[in-house]
Amino acid sequence: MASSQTPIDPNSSTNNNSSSQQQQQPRPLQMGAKGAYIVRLLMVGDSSCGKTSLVLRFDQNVFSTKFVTTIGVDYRDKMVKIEGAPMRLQLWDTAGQERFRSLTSNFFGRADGFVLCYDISNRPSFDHVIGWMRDIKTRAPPDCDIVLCGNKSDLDSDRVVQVEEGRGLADEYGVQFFETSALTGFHVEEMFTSLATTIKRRRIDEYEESQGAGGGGGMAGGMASVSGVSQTISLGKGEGAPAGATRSCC
Ligand SMILES: Nc1nc2c(ncn2[C@@H]2O[C@H](COP(=O)(O)OP(=O)(O)OP(=O)(O)O)[C@@H](O)[C@H]2O)c(=O)[nH]1
Ligand SMILES: [Mg+2]
Repeated sequence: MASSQTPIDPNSSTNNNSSSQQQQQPRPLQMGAKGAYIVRLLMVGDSSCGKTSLVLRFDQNVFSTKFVTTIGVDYRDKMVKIEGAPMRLQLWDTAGQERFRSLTSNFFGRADGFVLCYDISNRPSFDHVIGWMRDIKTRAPPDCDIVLCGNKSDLDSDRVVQVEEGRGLADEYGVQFFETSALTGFHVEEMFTSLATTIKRRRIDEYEESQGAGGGGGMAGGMASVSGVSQTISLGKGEGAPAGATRSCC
C-alpha cells in the first residue's frame, strides 16, 4: 500500500483520440513486476463529494469528518484478488476543484476505470456529472469502465438526488451505479470490487478468449475478494439493500 501527494507525470499516456484505438478489441491489462495486473482507477467528481473519503474507507477502513481538500492528485494502491486474479488497484484520487481541472484531466488518458462521484445531498454535484462524463469520453480510452457513485447515502434526511435519478442517469450512459457512504462503509467495497471485476472480465478473460487462450487464463473462478492491510475503527458497516448496479463500460 502506498500513498503520495506527488503525482507521477501521466503525459506519456495514450489517448482515445488516436486512430489506433478505434478498434473494438479492449486492450489487455498490463502485468506488473510482482505478477499482479495493474488497474488504474481514477476518482473524479466535484470537490467535497467524498472521493478521498471513499478511497480511505476502501484502503484503510477509516473515516474523518475533517475536510482536507485534495491538491492536484493523490495516489494509493491496494492489492486485491478478483476471481482468482491478483490485481494491483492504483487509486488516483483527483482534486475536484475547478482550478486543478487541466492538471487532473491529464491523467484520464491512461485510466482503466473511473469512479465518478457526486454527493446525494448536493444537487450541483449531480448536475455536473454530465460535464465529468463528457471529459471522460473525450480524454479517456474507449475501453475504460465507469461506475457512477452517489456518495453520502447516510445523509438521507438531506437527500436532494433520489436513487432513481442516479440509477436513471447511469442507465443512460450504460455504466454501473452504486450509492455509497464513506462514513458508514455502505457499499464502498462492493463498488470498487464490482468495477474491478468488470475490468477483469473484459480486459483479462474476454481478451484471452479472443486470443484463443481460453477463458480466465487458468485462473480460478469464484467470488471476488479483497486483501490487504486494513485498519479498523469502530464504525459500523452500512446496511440496507443495494442501490443496484447496471451495465458497465464507456
Ligand atoms: N456524511 C458523510 N460525509 C462524508 C461522506 N464522505 C465524505 N464526507 C465528508 O465530506 C467532506 C469532503 O470529503 P472528501 O473526501 O475530502 O471530498 P473530496 O471529493 O475528496 O473533495 P476534493 O478533494 O476537494 O475534491 C469531508 O468533510 C468528509 O468527512 C459520507 O459518506 N457521508
Ligand atoms: Mg479529495
